[in-house]
Amino acid sequence: METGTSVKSIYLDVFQPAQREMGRLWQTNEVSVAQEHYCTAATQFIMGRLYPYLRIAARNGKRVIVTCVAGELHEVGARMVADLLEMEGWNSYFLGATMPTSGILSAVAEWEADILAVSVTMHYHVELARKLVSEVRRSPDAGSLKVMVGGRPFLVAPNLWRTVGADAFAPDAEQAVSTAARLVA
Ligand code: B12
Repeated sequence: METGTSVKSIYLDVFQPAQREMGRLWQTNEVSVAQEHYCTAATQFIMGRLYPYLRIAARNGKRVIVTCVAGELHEVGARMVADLLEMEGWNSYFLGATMPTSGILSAVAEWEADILAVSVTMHYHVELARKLVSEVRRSPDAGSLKVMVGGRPFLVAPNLWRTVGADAFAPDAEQAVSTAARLVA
């Protein structure tokens, strides 16, 4: 940061590849579960310390709720999406891991969000995302809310976002920002 590297670059060029490499090392038994947990805890700790360095653009008056579906423990990617949107002037409400559907629906109503951004990592949570999107669509409080999805299953199967009924998908936090802008334009 002191040599001028942006938070975005540290997120996308350091933490993201490091976390994914950690997963590969865990899968191939080259690191222990404890080492993998420690690495993620360190990443999250440093992300928290970088927060004061986020350069927040002028507020755009838009609100986004960023959440993981119920049961989904992988929250680092969603947090990156939330932070980069905040930097671009969004009011970004990050709900974190394993959010019950009912809680997400209440948050949508309470905060009158423009976009609901849903993160899924485990393939067995995709169905829950589909149900969440359909419940959001039926909710009288949702108004013109748009739904954006992202995370590992949507990277592996590029058209899956349509199957869950979302309005859009983005492959990373940087593109989530441009996609969100397009959705509310
Ligand atoms: C850390 C980690 C964990 C931690 C998570 C802790 C935490 N607080 O987040 C813990 C230990 C809890 C965990 C548990 C498990 N994990 Co895990 N985990 C990981 C690991 C190593 C890193 C995840 C991460 O931080 N990635 C970095 C972020 C930045 O990348 P990302 O999530 O893709 O996010 C980017 C984009 O996808 C996108 N994006 C993400 N969300 C959204 C949302 C929207 C709206 C948009 C637009 C974009 C977007 O933008 C992000 C930023 O650019 C991955 C490896 C990997 N390849 O990711 C395995 C991995 C995902 N885990 C895996 C597994 C198997 C599990 C467990 C089943 C293990 C077990 N047996 O218990 C459990 C399941 C838990 C659950 N119920 O969710 C496998 C999944 C394999 C598969 N076939 O799906 C992986 C891939 C490991 C591997 N093989 O490399 N895990």
